Amino acid sequence: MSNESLANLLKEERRFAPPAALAEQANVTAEAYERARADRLGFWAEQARRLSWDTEPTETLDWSNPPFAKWFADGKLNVAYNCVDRHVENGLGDRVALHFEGEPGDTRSITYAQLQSEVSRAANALVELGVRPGDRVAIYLPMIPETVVSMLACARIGAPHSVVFGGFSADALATRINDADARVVITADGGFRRGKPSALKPAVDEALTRPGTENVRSVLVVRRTGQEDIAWTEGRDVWWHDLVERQSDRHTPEAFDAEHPLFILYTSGTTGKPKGILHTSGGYLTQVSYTHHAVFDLKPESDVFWCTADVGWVTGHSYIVYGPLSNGATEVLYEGTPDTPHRGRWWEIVQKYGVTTLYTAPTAIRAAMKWGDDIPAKFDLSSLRILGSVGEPINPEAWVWYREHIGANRTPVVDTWWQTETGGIMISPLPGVTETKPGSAQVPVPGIAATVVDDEAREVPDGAGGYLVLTEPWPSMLRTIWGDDQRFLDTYWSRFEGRYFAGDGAKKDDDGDIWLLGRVDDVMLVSGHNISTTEVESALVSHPRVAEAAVVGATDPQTTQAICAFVILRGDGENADEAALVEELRAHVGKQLGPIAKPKRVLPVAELPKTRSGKIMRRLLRDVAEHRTLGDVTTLTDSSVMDLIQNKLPAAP
Ligand code: 6R9
Repeated sequence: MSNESLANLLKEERRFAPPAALAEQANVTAEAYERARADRLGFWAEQARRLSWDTEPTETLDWSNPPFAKWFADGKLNVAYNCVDRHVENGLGDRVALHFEGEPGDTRSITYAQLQSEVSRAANALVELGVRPGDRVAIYLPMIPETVVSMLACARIGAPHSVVFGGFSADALATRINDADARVVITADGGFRRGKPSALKPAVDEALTRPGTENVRSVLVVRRTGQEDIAWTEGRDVWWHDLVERQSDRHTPEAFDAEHPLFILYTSGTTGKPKGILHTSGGYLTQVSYTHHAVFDLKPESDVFWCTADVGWVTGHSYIVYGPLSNGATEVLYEGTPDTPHRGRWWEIVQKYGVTTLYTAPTAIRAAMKWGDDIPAKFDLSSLRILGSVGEPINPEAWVWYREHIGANRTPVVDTWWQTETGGIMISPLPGVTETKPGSAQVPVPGIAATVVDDEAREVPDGAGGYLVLTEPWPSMLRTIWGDDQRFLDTYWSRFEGRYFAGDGAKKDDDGDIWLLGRVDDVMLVSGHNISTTEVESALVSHPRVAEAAVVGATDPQTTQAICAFVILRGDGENADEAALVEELRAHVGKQLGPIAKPKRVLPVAELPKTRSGKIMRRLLRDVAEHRTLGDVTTLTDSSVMDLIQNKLPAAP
């Protein structure tokens, strides 16, 4: 970014107070902020006591070699014991941990006692395969109970897992197996997606022909679809139902150091090889457990929690597996897509299980908006009491729609900002405390310190924009990039001395609340002004005809960059007068944000390129707008959308 800080364009005046009844019963009140401000480390030491330790830690933070943090370093615990066994020991064995809903409609409800047996069997099976503490295990599975069981089994025996999203290609899988030097791969014959079986095992077979994957000695295969004719490598491949089911359902968990590696999770980044983000045990579990309790106000005895993320995304790790299970929650695990077999599937699931807390991504909310208000209206959603959002800045219109049409104008919406690297939620309203503002994540959670700085690392005043930084270490912070400490230093700690650089643009409003404005790489420079893609997109989405928008800056001889907007229109059918609507949309943005933000071009398209976690891939749209060959498309959900978009575009000048 240039010296000009981000222009502060969007004005959003709507406010929503916490419901009185929720505020009165809330797990966390305003007092927590004061407590954490007065003694941040003491506060986290208290939160660590939410867990069961074999050896209680006496040290909280060791920051003697920044930015390499150690949290609770002299403590010992077993993460899986904390997520499973202790609840059974506390008499909660009959509580349902997971309500699994398969895409074809098959279901399984698994209690904590059953989960304990399954995790123990799987742990014994991994031990039989020769997995030792510290060995890495790659997990390449659909969204089925065995995925959760596998992760917990790894945690139980101290073998860091590396979950690779089931939609990734053989290449992507091979790169990750190689980088982590995995010894075992856990996969399935396939999963169900959009009404049909989709194979997984062939990608594993192919990945294991690539150089650098030779150390994989076993492939453990879950039978999920049963329909694929799958290749089998004798001596290497073993069926889950052969190996795991014959194991003892008793396994004694060993205590590991708080800093024992728990998992590696790869984030793609725009260039270079994927970064293996390393998380460890005690600090990570402390923060995901606390934030799940605080941000979702979890009442484990009565709530039904549903995070719709894929387990292959960090959101699935922290808020399907480790956060909710460490808190003894009952949750939903759904295998499929929101529109299979019909566009009301999610709302049907909410009704069926009485979901109280729904945590999803803006992309899903915008899709539901586009499909129409009448669809959720057909279902009984009255069990819902808190709604959450994660993954991208949520446009104020989508936020308000979510609250109104899913939350009956009653439920708080918590917009949670965090990253694979932060491990757990960092910035978010608290549902019983914060008066919410549509589109803003607002305040760091208790115990977390964040601010917005300018190019010279000076904190910006209220009302101004710049870069989001985290100013103090936090328990669930990444410990390094696997095998590459230097890249860890360069990527996150070199831009601003002593502060973690998140890579996101942000602004502070007049109350000092934080608004996230998208990745710094996406910020546009127009006639000397830095303009956020998020704000222009939100202005577009506030027009009744726009369902989704993606905005990029394309090189322009007059203005450095020109704003180019790709929009998905709401409602059915072709627009009679697209040219008139395009003019109307340009004028609408100009009116909402000022003339500087008026897009030079607005292109209606049928789809936008998204990653598997629903993030819009603006760099590909920039390639299109600048008539370049497309960059890496391997992390796209559907690479054919790029052809559709390119066909819409006039030929290069
Ligand atoms: C959890 C997750 C991290 C990036 C992050 C930011 C964006 C996530 C957001 C948000 C605005 C929110 N992001 N949550 N932006 N408001 N509530 O998404 O992790 O996949 O590593 O992505 O996602 O740009 O830097 P990850």
